[in-house]
Amino acid sequence: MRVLVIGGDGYCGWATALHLSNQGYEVGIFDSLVRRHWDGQLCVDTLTPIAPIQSRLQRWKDLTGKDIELFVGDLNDYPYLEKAMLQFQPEAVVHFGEQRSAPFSMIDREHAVLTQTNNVVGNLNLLYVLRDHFPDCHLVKLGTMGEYGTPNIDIEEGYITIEHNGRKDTLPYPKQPGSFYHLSKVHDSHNIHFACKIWGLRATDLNQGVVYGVLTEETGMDELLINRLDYDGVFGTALNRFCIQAAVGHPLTVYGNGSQTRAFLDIRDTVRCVEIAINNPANAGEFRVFNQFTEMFNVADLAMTVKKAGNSLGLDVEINHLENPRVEAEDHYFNAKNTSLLGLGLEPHYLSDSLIDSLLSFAMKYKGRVDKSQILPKVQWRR
Ligand code: NAD
Ligand code: USQ
Repeated sequence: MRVLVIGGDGYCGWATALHLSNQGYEVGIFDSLVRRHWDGQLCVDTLTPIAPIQSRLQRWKDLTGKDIELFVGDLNDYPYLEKAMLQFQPEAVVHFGEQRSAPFSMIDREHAVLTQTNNVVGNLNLLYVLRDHFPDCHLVKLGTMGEYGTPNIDIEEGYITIEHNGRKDTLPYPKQPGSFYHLSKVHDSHNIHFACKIWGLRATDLNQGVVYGVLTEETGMDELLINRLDYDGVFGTALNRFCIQAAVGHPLTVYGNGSQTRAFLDIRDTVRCVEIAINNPANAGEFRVFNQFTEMFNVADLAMTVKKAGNSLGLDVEINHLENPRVEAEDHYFNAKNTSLLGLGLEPHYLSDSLIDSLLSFAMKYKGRVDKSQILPKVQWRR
């Protein structure tokens, strides 16, 4: 099967592109490389030294004999997107190609507008190419668990059946996102749902939790294939940040009291979930939603887990509770369903088994590259 991975130079996309290529799919990568540019603008860098995309792909070819076609372009450049898709002729498109940081989207008006324009318009362009040229192609779109927010009831997979004044309907699950970035994903979901309804497109929205880890079978094959691992206050995510903080002796940055709970998964499960979605396509006209995560943790418990693992490696790990820079509930109910992907065969990796191998050992190996001035959060939601 021919699969185009949009955002294939990024954290989830790179690991997924290599995994699919290794499994025998014909893979193409479409990426504007804008993420590398944003890192440069913010003066931040990944912990791990990532090679230019062309060198990465050449190394992959030398190692495995497998070719991954590269399209360097922007989803917002419609003529280029259309041309690339016509050249590649995808049977499935995996769409990771968005601005994905909540803090980045909350820096100021310009970053909120950039995030929503980049994400919503890019996704809309993709929907139009699919309508005009590939109506049967399966769109696998990366959404986020953060679309739901933290409601005081169980979170279902995309839809909820409601009885109201004696009538019953199954409706999209209510969305209460917590940043302009998370809102962009909600807008995408609505646009895809509508496109499936009116044009008969087939799509799967993968509402993914926070991803952790850096090692997959393929990215571990050679140092030139290494994946990015963000630790800065803008692009770094909770658990990855905690491990790198532990490695360099920086107190772990728990925001607020730390009882906010999120859904998490190992990057090795990200790549597998995408493969499962591709192998089990949505029906024509169907907008299907899977919640893509394996475990739920609150951030204070995560910090404690990292502290214990760090101690076992001889690290002296302190935990610090910072004033929360975000506007978010801390003490809240959180119970989300994730049975669809498990039902289709996902065999989860659990944090307790992978924290040291897939995270802490990398953090310790590359700790010399850490710029400690980039660790504390600088973006505030309130102003
Ligand atoms: P990333 O920033 O590492 O990668 C995104 C890639 O998309 C980058 O290589 C970037 O250059 C590319 N890109 C962005 N805008 C583009 C455009 N307009 N045209 C072409 N390419 C573009 O992000 P990631 O962590 O790999 O996240 C990938 C997707 O998964 C995002 O949609 C994100 O919302 C979702 N997601 C990520 C996480 C996580 O924890 N990392 C969790 C849930 C969902
Ligand atoms: N947090 C801390 N300390 C930190 C960093 C974060 O306590 O140093 C807390 C945050 O306040 C938040 C939680 O940890 O309550 C998660 O924050 P995060 O930065 O790990 O993740 P988030 O901003 O939600 O975004 C990340 C990805 C995004 C994806 C999302 C999945 O960047 O692309 O959509 O995770 S989810 O959280 O399920 O929405």
